[in-house]
Amino acid sequence: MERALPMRRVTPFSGPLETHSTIFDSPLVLRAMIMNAGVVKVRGWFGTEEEFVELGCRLGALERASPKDSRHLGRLFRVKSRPGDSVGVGRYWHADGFAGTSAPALITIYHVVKGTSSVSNTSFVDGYAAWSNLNNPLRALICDRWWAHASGSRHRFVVDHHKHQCPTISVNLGKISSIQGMNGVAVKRTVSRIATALDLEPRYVHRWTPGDVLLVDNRRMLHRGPDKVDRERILWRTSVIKYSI
Ligand SMILES: O=C(O)CCC(=O)C(=O)O
Ligand SMILES: [Fe+2]
Repeated sequence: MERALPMRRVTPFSGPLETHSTIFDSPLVLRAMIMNAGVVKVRGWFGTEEEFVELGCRLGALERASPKDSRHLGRLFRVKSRPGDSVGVGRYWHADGFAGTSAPALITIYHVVKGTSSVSNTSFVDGYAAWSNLNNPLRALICDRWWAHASGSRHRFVVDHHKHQCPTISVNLGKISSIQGMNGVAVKRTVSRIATALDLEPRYVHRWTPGDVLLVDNRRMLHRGPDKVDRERILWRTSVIKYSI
């Protein structure tokens, strides 16, 4: 299927845009920066869990992580990885927030609070570039299909971005339970073909330094956690699901 050309020019992703923590006082400007750059990086931010959630709230309503966690109304995800974990959270290409929703989160915010090291990186690829570079047979295969998330919600593999109208790959490769019109073997093969294609894309690898905060356009960028960690690592995440400004 032919897809329409993008309506607006988008700056190709070539790494995060770095700015200062004073940007948190200007949420509209910050949002525009995230949409333009794909990833915005702020260094030297050291705050509490409450302050981290508060940063997210300035941009909009946040996804609820756990209804049982009353401390932040469950809006902080704490991702713990340990050496020797066989399957870690997010160690596959994905966007966040597909569970039980019609669309993934808008913006995700990450901060590693423990266990920064040379191997504990988070990687990002540009979903626009990944779609336009995808080989033709795989494009044709996934272009008009939906995939089902483990939670049961269905999502299209290729979605036009709400701001740029560019087609982007929209997927969580670790949580696909079925694909429209495919049997189990074909699903596995398709997931692995997409993973290989994304692995071949130029990636931005973020080597965490204490104090780093990354703010990411989750409808454009795909990310994955490290294959392994060499010490216990804790990452905080919060996800904006609706703009309030
Ligand atoms: O551990 C990482 O670097 C990524 C974690 C992740 O994907 C997430 O929290 O959504
Ligand atoms: Fe994630």
